[in-house]
Amino acid sequence: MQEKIKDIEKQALAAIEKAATAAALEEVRVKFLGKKSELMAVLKSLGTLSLEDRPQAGSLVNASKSIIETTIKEKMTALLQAEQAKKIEAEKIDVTLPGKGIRRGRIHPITQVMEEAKSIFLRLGYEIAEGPDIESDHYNFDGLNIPPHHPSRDMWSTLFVSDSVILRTHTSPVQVRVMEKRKPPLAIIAPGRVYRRDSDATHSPVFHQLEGFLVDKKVTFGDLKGTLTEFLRQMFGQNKKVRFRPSFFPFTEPSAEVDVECVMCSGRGCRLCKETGWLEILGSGMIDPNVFKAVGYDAEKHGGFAFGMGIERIAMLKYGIDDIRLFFENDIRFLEQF
Ligand code: 2NL
Repeated sequence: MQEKIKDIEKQALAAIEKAATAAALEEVRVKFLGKKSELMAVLKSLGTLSLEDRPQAGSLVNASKSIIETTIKEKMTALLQAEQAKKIEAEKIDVTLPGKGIRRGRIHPITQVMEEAKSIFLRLGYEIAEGPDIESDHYNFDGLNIPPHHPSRDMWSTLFVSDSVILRTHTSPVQVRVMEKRKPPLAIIAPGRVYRRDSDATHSPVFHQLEGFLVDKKVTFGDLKGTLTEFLRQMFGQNKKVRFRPSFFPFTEPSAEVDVECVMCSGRGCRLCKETGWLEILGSGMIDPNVFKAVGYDAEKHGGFAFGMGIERIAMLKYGIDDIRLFFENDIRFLEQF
C-alpha cells in the first residue's frame, strides 16, 4: 500500500514536471486527483484495511494528495504567468511608430481659378449673386435684348428642358434678376455653371463662367477698360499688356473683346496664341439701353458696363492645358499637379 501510494506520487510529480501548458496541467490534475484517479481509489479502499493499519495509510494518502495539490498549484501559477506574459508580448504595439501616410486632397483647378477671379472682384467692391441653373428663356434671352426667333440666339447652342425652359447658356440671367429686384448703384458678379450643346477639346457641355456688371449714374467705357485691365493684370501678371477689340453682343453696345499678352511667349507668337501674341479672355461692353428698359431702369439716367469670361478657358491658358475634358475626368494624376 505504502509503495503504491509513493509510486502514484512519483508518477504525478513526473507528469506535473512534463506539463508545458495550463491545459496539460489541468489534465494531470484530473488524472491524479480527480474522482476516478488511482489515489481516490486507494482512499476508498481504506475501508478494507484493518482498524490499526487504517490511520497510517490514510495519512499517507492525504500527505501525497497534499504534495501533488501544492505542486500543481505552484506550477499552475507559473504557467499562467508565463502564458499571460507571452500574450502581452504578442499583442504589444509601438504607439510611437509613424502612421500610414494620408494622401492630401487638392482644390480642383477650376475652383482655384474661380476663387481667384472672385476674390479680385470682391477686392474691387463687387458683390456675388447666384441664380438657378435651369432658367426660363425670358431671363436667359428676352431680358438680354435677344428676342424670340432672333438669329443671335444661335450664338449659344441651347439645351432645352421644354419650349420655354432651358439650361442657362450664360450667367447673365442672374444679373437680370438682380437688376429687376434692386436699384443702382450696383456692382455684381455672377459665378456659376452654364450649359451648351457643344463638345470637343476646347468645349464642354457644362462649364463655368464668371460674369459681372456695374450700373451707376455715369459709367464710361474708360471705367470698363480700367476695371478689366486691373482684373487681367491681377490674374495674369502686373506688367502684361491688355488690348480691347471691337466685337458684338446683343446685350452690350458698344462691345469689346479683351485680350491679354500671351502668357507663354510674352507676345512674340507661339502655338498657344496661334502666332498672334494675344490671348482672348473676356467679352465685355456698355450695357444696351434695351436691357435697362427690360428691367425697368431709366436708360437715360443710368449707364453700366458688363463682362463675361469662361473659367475653363482661363485655367487652360494659365496652366497650358490643351484639352478641356481633363477637368472633368477626375484623374488623380492630372488633379494632383495643381
Ligand atoms: C462672352 C460674353 C459678355 C456680358 C457678357 C452681360 C450681362 C448683363 C448685361 C450685359 Cl446683365 N451683359 N454680360 C456682356 C458682354 C460680354 O460675355 O461670351 N464672354 C466669354
